[in-house]
Amino acid sequence: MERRWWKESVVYQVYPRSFMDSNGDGIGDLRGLVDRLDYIRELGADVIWLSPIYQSPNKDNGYDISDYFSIMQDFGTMEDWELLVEEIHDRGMKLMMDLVMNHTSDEHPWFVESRRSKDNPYRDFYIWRPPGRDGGPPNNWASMFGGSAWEYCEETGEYYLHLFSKHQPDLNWDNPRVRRTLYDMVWWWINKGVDGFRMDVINSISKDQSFPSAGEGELANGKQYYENGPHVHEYLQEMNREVLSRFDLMTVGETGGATTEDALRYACSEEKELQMIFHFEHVRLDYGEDKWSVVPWKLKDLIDVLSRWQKELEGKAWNSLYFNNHDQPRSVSRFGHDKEFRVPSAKLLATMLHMLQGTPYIYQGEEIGMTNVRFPSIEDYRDISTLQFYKEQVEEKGRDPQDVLEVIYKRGRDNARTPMQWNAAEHAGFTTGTPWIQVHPNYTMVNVEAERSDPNSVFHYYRRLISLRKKHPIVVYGSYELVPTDGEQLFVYRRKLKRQRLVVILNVSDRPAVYHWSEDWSMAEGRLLISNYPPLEGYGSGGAAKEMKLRPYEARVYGYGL
Ligand code: TEU
Ligand code: CA
Repeated sequence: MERRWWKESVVYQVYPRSFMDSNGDGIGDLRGLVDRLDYIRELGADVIWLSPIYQSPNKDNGYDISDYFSIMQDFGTMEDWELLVEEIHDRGMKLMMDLVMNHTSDEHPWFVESRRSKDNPYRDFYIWRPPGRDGGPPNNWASMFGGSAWEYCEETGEYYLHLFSKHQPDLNWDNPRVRRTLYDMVWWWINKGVDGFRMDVINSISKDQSFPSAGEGELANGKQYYENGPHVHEYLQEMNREVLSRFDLMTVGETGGATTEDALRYACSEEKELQMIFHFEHVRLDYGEDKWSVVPWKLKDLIDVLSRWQKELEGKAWNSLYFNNHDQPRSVSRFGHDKEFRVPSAKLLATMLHMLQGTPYIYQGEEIGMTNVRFPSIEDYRDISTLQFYKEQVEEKGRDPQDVLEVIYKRGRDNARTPMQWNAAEHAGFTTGTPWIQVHPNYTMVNVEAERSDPNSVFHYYRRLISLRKKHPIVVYGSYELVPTDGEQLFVYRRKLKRQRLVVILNVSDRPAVYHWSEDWSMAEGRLLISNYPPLEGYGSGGAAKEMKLRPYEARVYGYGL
């Protein structure tokens, strides 16, 4: 398999608004990030993925861009950004920017022009359609954030498409001028020293031009008509040919709804499109009808999904590995245990992910085991999609507010967006002012300072996992093989590289478990590379023993021949 730097890297995602505030206005900023680069380096991550910092009216925290070439005032200036790249590069690290190209802000000058008149030169930059037969929206597609995906404009009597909020009109990728303009913008950032890109909802850029309704309902999910749409591969190949392939970049596409088959096109190693994608299969295992309906996830399904992605991409495409990002609830609360087993379960999830084949992504705070939050009132929430959901459920459908809050506690995106917990001082050391969103009340216990001074912390465990990856190519390049178990508690897999072996044994449950060793080498011949519990008589270790007792959320990685 071809060795590439972005396969060997570990990415750390920074959500700048919530990372570090340098000037006391309560909002994280670029100077704050510069201040904390040494922390990220200490962790061992080598690439920073920075969520959007472009100028934006901030309806969706920067995922609504009004100028691709300047920096949001809240975050600082272009000089600050230039300093940031320089400081990142000085530390031997790389910077990956977030590109939001499916849509812009409704305040972007292109859209301001576009909505003016049907013959405006920017009209075709967006997707306009006349009203449907009943005078309502052109079809029944729902926006991801609630309500119709179409918004009516008085000026011209037409509707524009917005898959997200009405402040995020979708760009018309079928217009070659739009594509050209975006590629030029990408080129501009590469020239400024960017090392890679994460591309927001990139598999939704090509819509079925007949815009059919999705079934009969008044509002329905139209994904089948725009996710992995008719021309998406053509456009990505074009962008690759015209820009990306001319540089040595790391690229990852956010592609909700992508299957392994899709991945073999988006992220095949011939690199005619992107280098990897974020699929969503594992983070939708606890979805009922949609994200706001919560069902319990099953370990069997998680094992199935992860194994399938490992096997089907092997040797052909490259996996990204993640449990967290700024849209997802905290993984320790979701797939682990955020009460008495917070620490071991956070370490277990990290082991599960970092020992798979692919490039791991760590989301800020994950490395210290930050958890979901339960704010008492909807007033405490900031996320546009959460607020829209609450309004719809409580005001329009008359649902009990407390019930709705309970769902938000599980699913709301603000779970990931509470400020980074640096220390036990006021506001967790994030700001000297009033934070734009409240700090999680557990900051006095869960914070960077405490984690750094405790050798058994989640933070130091992540460091050790990352250094294993840096030391042993098998962690990056080894092949994957599932070791069958009953799937109730245990997830066990092997990695192989030439004569070397790894076996990863995970008790993904809050009860003790027993694993029957099934390797053709004994535990004594191997070496325990990492584990999230101190050695204890009768547990693990092994020698010639075949039976391994595991404590709740215990994770053990054995190596052979390395
Ligand atoms: O997210 C795309 C996306 O599909 C999300 O709606 C996701 O399904 C949801 O947040 C799960 O909770 C991207 C960005 O990551 C997100 O922050 C933006 O709001 C969105 O695009 C629009 O740009
Ligand atoms: Ca600030």
